[in-house]
Amino acid sequence: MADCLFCGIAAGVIPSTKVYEDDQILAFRDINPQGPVHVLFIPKKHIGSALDITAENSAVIAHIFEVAAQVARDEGIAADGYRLVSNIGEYGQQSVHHLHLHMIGGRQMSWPPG
Ligand code: DGP
Repeated sequence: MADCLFCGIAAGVIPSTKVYEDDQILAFRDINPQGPVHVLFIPKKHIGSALDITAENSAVIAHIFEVAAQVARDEGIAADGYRLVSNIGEYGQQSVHHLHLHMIGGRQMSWPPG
């Protein structure tokens, strides 16, 4: 999608520190990490947010969660636990309108979130 930051990262036009890549998804380090580990998982094909998940495009979401489990093991945060979160819209404080799953780990989390 034109003028989409994460489409640019997915295409390799905008540089990122890649953690995992295949034909469907990309995982890369967040530019403003909120913990010792902060990885973003995105579908390469543009989906605006979790509100736009349908029966036609939902398979990639399962794939992201499957890969995220392996990345958590590889990053050394699986045993202690970590957080997966996807922000949606204004109240959810979504700032990049291309669906992404945050993986934040390596420190104790609190709940509820701010
Ligand atoms: P959200 O607020 O949920 O839409 O999260 C967007 C995240 O994207 C935020 O944690 C910062 C990250 N981010 C924004 N621009 C860039 C960038 O150019 N490169 C990388 N690696 N991360 C970015």
